[in-house]
Amino acid sequence: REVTVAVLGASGAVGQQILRNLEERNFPVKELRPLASARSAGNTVKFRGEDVTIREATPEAFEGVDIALFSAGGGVSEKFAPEAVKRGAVVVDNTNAFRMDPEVPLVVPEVNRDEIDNHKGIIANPNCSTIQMVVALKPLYERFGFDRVIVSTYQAVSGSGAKAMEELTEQSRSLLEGTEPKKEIMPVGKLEKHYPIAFNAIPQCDVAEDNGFTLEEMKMVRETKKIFRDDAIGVTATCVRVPVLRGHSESLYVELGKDFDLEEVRQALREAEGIVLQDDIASQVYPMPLDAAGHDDVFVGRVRRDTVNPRGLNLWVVSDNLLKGAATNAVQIAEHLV
Ligand code: 11C
Repeated sequence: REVTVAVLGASGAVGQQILRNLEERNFPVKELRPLASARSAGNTVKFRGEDVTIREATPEAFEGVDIALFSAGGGVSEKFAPEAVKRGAVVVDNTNAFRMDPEVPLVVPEVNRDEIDNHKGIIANPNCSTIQMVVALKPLYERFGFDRVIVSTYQAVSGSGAKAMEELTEQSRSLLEGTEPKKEIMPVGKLEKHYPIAFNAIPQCDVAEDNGFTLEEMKMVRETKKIFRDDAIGVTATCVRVPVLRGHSESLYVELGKDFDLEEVRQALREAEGIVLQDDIASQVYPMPLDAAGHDDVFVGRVRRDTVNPRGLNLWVVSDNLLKGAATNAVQIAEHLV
């Protein structure tokens, strides 16, 4: 069946990828309704070769919508998701607004696709760093079990939006030219202090929580438990912003629940849905964000046993944060809905 699809935040970094994804995956769109704030209304987006005008997001703009894909910030989702649901739409929300709501399924199709059907109008898309990690962990969880993961991330600036991508480019240019770089966004736009991201690494993604972790780190902790439906999984995360435009990388250390053979681990990863294994250090084959950008998969490499704990496993996981980390995951959920 063909459906009417609203994309809220259509002109943003993720919104643009959602449009591309709907097109490339031949999603059965009867009518596309790009929505945004009054500021962007009237501009156009390209869809299937045509210019489609962005409308202002209002409650009425959701009349007749079957599926609404939201990526315009948590506050906007909180305001409009109930309005869209009231009018009969199913909302796939890309923000943090509803993720931990017990009534809202938090879905990565490769891990817990079955939960999509339990929705009551809203389905949440996890945080990008969580998505790629849980896709990589799923075959290990099933085959060997584990209850503890240590992860460090190397996150691209596009996680903070299109403006942050411009900031990295502009800063790189000014630093090379010897002029003063503009610092307005990184690490967190709304905080007081800003640091250059060009030629730097900033150990802060999102605001601080009271326990010394950042919100991004705690999203990885909380969302992983919910997605695996296993409160016993302990995650320790350190999230770092690096001067990469697109593609988050993660170093994972997992203590598996059973003795394992490395080749068996590689085979489980190779066979898993959504994963491409690129693992041959001797030939310098491993995933990197420049290669992963523009692809829907999660790339895994540097598979190796810890030198101290024989059940300890190290992995390097890379994925396009705007695609599998956001747009692709949302469109996969929408595909399941239709
Ligand atoms: C980042 N992970 O890279 C964030 C972006 O909760 O959906 C996505 C924030 C979210 O900064």
